[in-house]
Parts: sequence; C-alpha cells; structure tokens
Amino acid sequence: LFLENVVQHEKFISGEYTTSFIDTTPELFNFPLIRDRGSKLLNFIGETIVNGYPGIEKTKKPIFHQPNIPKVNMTEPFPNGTKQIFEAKGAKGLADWVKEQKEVLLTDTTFRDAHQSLLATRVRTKDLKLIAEPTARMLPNLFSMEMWGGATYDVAMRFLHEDPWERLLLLRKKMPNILTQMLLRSSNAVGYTNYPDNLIREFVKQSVESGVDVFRIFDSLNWVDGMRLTIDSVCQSGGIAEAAICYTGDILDPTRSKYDLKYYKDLAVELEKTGAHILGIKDMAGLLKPEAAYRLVTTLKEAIDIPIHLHTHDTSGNGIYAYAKAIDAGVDIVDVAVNTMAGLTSQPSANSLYYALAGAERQPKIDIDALEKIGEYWEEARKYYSAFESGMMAPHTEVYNHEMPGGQYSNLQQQAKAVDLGSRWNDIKKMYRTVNDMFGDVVKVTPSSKVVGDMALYMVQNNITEQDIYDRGDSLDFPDSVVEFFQGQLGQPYQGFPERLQKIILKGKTPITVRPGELMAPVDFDKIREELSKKFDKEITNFDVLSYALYPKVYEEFERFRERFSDVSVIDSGTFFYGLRLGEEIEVEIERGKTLIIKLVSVSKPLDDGTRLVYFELNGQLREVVIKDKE
Ligand code: 3PY
Ligand code: ZN
Repeated sequence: LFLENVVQHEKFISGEYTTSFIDTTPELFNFPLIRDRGSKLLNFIGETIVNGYPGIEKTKKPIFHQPNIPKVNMTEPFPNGTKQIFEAKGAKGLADWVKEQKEVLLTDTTFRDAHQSLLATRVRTKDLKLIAEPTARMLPNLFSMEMWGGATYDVAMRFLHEDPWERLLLLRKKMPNILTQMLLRSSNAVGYTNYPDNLIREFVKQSVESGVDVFRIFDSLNWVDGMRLTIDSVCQSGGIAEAAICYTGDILDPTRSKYDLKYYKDLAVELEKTGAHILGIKDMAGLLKPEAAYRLVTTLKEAIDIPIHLHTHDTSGNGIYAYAKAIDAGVDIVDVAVNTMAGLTSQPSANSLYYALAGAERQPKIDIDALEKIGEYWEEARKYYSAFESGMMAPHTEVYNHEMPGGQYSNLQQQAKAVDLGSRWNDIKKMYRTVNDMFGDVVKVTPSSKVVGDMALYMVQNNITEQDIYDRGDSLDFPDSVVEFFQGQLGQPYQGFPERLQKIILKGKTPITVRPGELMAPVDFDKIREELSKKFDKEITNFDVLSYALYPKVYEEFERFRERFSDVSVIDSGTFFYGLRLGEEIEVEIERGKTLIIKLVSVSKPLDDGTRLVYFELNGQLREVVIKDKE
C-alpha cells in the first residue's frame, strides 16, 4: 500500500522526483505508521465484535443517530466570559465580581458530575469534544464548566483507554472563555488513597498549566488539616481555590446532632481562614432539604465573606426547591446540568431552574433556547451509554436514609454487578446505611464513601450481619480499604473512630493520628521517568509521570493497551461499545485530514483453536484479523 502511494504520486509519475522527494512529501512516508494504526484499530473493533465491551451484555448493536450539534458560527471570536474576568482581575477580583452579581450564577456539570452520576463516568472525550465549543459559544454567561477530576481521571484510563490530560487540553482549547473547573479530593487527588505532598503539589501545578481554573477541594472526612496543603498549592499555582464542606446528616433533625448548623459554620470559618477564594457546599448525596438549605446559606453568609457555591444532587427530586431556597438566602453560584443530563442522581436541571425562577430577581442570565438545543445533543449522545444507566426511573427519597452520593450510586451498582450481586442491590443500599452507623456516622464522599460501599458489599456478599462483626470480627478478613480507613490513612473523622470497632478491624495494629502525607516519602519523579522510558517505546511526558505516580497499574495497562490498539478515542462511541454490524461502514479520523474508512465484511465461526477471523475493508482493501473468542 505504501509503495502504491509513492508510485502513484504525480511527482513520481512525472519523473520529477529527486532525493528531496521524502522531505517535500513526508505524508507519503508516514504511510506505514497509518497502516499500523489502521491494523491496531481493526484489532480493537474486532475484539469488541467478537467479545463485546466489558460491562455491556453482548447484544446486537442498537441503531444510533448522530447527535445534532447546534448550529453556531464557529469562525467569530468567542464571546467574553468569566475566564476573561479572571485573567483581568485575578482570583480575588473574580470572587469580588461574583459577589456583585445580582443574578445567581451557574456551573454546568454536564461534562463531569452529571455523567459520573448517571452513566458511571463513561462519557468519552469524543462526545464531549463535539459539543464543547458550541456550549462555550452559546452559554458564555456560565460561571464555570465542571469538566475534569473526580472519577473521570481513572475511568478515562481504565475503561475508556483515554488519556485524561489529552481530554483536559482539548476541552480547554474549545472553551477559552469560560472558567474550567475540576473536583479535587484534596490529599487523595483524583484517587482513592492519600498521596505524598510533593505529588499533590505537582499534580495541581500541572493541572493549572494544562488549563484548570477552579479547583473544588474537599476532604472526604471534612478534615481541614487534610486540605490546607492542597488549597495552598492551588493558590501558589495561580488557580482559584474553592474549599468545600461536605454536607451530611440533616441539620433539621435534632436526633442527628453530630453535624448541626454550628458544625458547618465553624468549618466554613476555618476554611475561609485557609485563604480559599470561594466556599463550596458540597451536598454530594442530595441530603440538603430546602429549609436546611435556607438556614445553612443564611448562617454561612453571615459568618464568612467569600462567595458561596452550592452543589447538590437531585436524587430526592427536591433539588430545584432546595436551590430556590438557597438562592433566596443569597447563595452566589449553584451547580446544574443540561436538562437531558440532569435530575435523579445528577444535578438539578439548568432549564428547570431557569423557569422555576421566572419573575424572580435572581433568575440566572442564560440563553434558554441554547440550553434546549444543547439538551437535544445530549439526549441523543446519552443513548450510547444506556448500558451504564442505573435503572433509577423516578426520584428516590430513600436517599435520605442510605445517604449514598450521587456519583457513587451507578458506580457501586456496577461494582455489585461485577461480583454477581446485582440482584441484591436493595440489600446493599440498606447495608450501606448500617455500615455508616457502625462507623460512627461518617461523612460519605469519595474515598470515605468507597470504604463504606466496600464494607457493605463485603457484608452482603458473605452474609455477615452487624452482630457477626462484633461476635467474630477477629476471624474475619476485612477489605483493605476498610483496614486502611481505620488506620487513619484517609485522615481523622470528626469526633474520632468508634473504638470498639476500630480494635476489631485493626487486630492489634496501631492507627496514626497525624496527616498521612507527613509520613510518606516524596515521589521521585525523575526515577519514574527513567523507569517509564525503559518500559515504553515513547517519549515520556510529565503527564505520563503523574498518571503513573497516581495509578501505576492502571497507567501501565493503559499504555500497553495503546501499544496494542493505538489511540481508540478516535472511534465513534457506537462502534467503541458495540463494534460494527455486518456491512456497516464508518469513517475514523485518526488525525486531522487522515481518515480511515472501515467496513465489516464477515466474521467466521470459531475455529478449532478458539479464534475467529474477522474480515474488514480498510480504505477499500480486504483485511483479516484473528480474534480469540473468549466464550
Ligand atoms: C468524586 O469525588 O468523584 C465525587 O463526585 C464526590 O462526590
Ligand atoms: Zn456531586
């Protein structure tokens, strides 16, 4: 094929070629590379056709329609937005500007929390990329776009085989006028465990340099000692530090007095003192009832000076009402998602809030027609991910009982299915609450929520009751995450650990009471770079080093996958999850201007050695790939 290209080139045919032919027409000599990528992609698609995509039951590929991208003039300059205000005034100036706004401001979470909470974080860069620029152009009044961090980092590498940094760089470029926002789990960064201090600093610095503006920083136990270093790193690196308190319990319920109004007020005052620019209220499960929202915001507004940004999940169906009350109490910014990606375990709908506040003084300034059009895109794009929907069809007020974060709901359900506990989902939810109470009523948000989830799964899977733990806990092997939690590896919970349970779980080990980061050796970045250079035949970037430092095994698997199948983020989502139908033809743009046309011709029956032959046409040429049938 390569030779064919060269000999068919007009310069070659006309005899004009010289030794500079290679220099002046390098694209022809890339051909083996393109051909190699083509083969790798065929292998990946062949794998999906024969063995399916992990986590999706093997079914016939559904018919998908290309989501409609709203028409907007992409050649005009971008309308100015909050990014320009930040550039002109700095973080403190931006915070002052926020407080001066009469209307409530909006953060759009569609690119992060909405799909983390509805679709197990599976939305791919390709589908974000197509709508990013229209969104930035059509909704320039947004305060920010939440588009990175939380679970998206590891899910991108682990399940989507994508580089999270590539996503960040790309989306930043497509949205130059709106503040970008990420969720940062403080000393747990974008992971589930504490990391050394120098890794946190380096990660934050690289994130700022790669385009993150607003960092919502929280500690999974509301432990401020675990947040100072991260807040400081964000400020030092030139980002906007939003320090968040995680809301749990119920300030309206006198029997849940552990987390009362005073607890939150003291926390907010302490966080303001850290130098944070904004205070976040992170209601990760959607437990903040409307009257509680009113009282909490009123109290915090009196207690602190920095603007307040409220985040909730609509699991109970009360999200819009809670926002309306918080807005009456003076909250500055609230988190919403585009209507077709909103509601239930996701954020309340931006569209609904707009109409709910019709006639009110603080109704957000937002183009509702644009929101509706962007919603049409997502309504169609969401269909690619239907296998990851949680199945929740209506508001669940039971969330007030189990208190499971919206971002955990569909993920824990996937975890349960993976260990054949899908049918015991209701038992798991009940056990989740039991475990919370056993643990002393803890804040449940990543990673503390994962610890509670792991313990609940473990108990249901092994038919262990609470009483069993106290009766025969000495002989039980608890999940690692649970042991580490009771060792103090995630920090210190408010009012400490329940001592009796801690003794049973630690089996004689001594827990720590200092910040875990203080005890950890710094990461040796140069050494990692060297090791990776030896392992992989590619130039090792800072991004690679950070991904490895955060997730060594996941990163290695991701790189090995790329070596084998190349960058699969270029494939459309229908094909990525379901492969191709016989005779179906797709175009895959592997680089700007370089498009492969791939058609599935036939799939053989399994051969004696358990493999199948999958025949494709690649740019019109017949190609065969051999795939092991795992069934
Ligand atoms: C995360 O940490 O990923 C969360 O969304 C917590 O709510
Ligand atoms: Zn959330």
